Amino acid sequence: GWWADDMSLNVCRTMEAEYVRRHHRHVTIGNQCSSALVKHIKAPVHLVWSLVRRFDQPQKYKPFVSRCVVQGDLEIGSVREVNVKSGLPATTSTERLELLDDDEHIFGIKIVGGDHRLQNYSSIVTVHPECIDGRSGTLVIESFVVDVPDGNTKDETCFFVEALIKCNLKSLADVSERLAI
Ligand code: A9S
Repeated sequence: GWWADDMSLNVCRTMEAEYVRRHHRHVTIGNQCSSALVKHIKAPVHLVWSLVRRFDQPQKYKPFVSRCVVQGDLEIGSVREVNVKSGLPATTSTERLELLDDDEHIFGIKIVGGDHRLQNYSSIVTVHPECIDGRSGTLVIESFVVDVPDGNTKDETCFFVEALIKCNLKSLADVSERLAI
């Protein structure tokens, strides 16, 4: 009934806030912007995590990535060279694996190079099991922090990055839900 739905909605919101507080607090220094986005996916957490954790193959779900080559294995500190599709304000991004926790389902990267304008960009993705319409679903939270480029405002920078992450999360949901059928 409404009471149970209302309670579960409040519980979900409380859980989300707790996850963000625990895993997604970025310290911003100087002129940086930081934000967190949430996506509810109708697929089990092990399936979604199997896509998120593949540092060597972001193109499994990221729509802007055309190619990715990794130096080394999937250890912390590995570096990947990402090529992105045409039409974007960049062609390459060099990224370092910072966090990969298969127990807590925490994935973190830092962008260390590339011909784009996102300086000191780092992001964290966590995935959490949740129940959606009585079925096993996944709550994905992605947060980032990045320098505000000269000539841009904090709002413009946040809007730009959030739009890209929303596309990535939408695609992660589409790929996961297709695999979960
Ligand atoms: O890929 C991500 O996880 C997130 C972002 C914001 C990536 C952005 C991007 O790859 C472009 C899509 C090319 C946009 C980089 C590194 C810089 C851009 O300007």
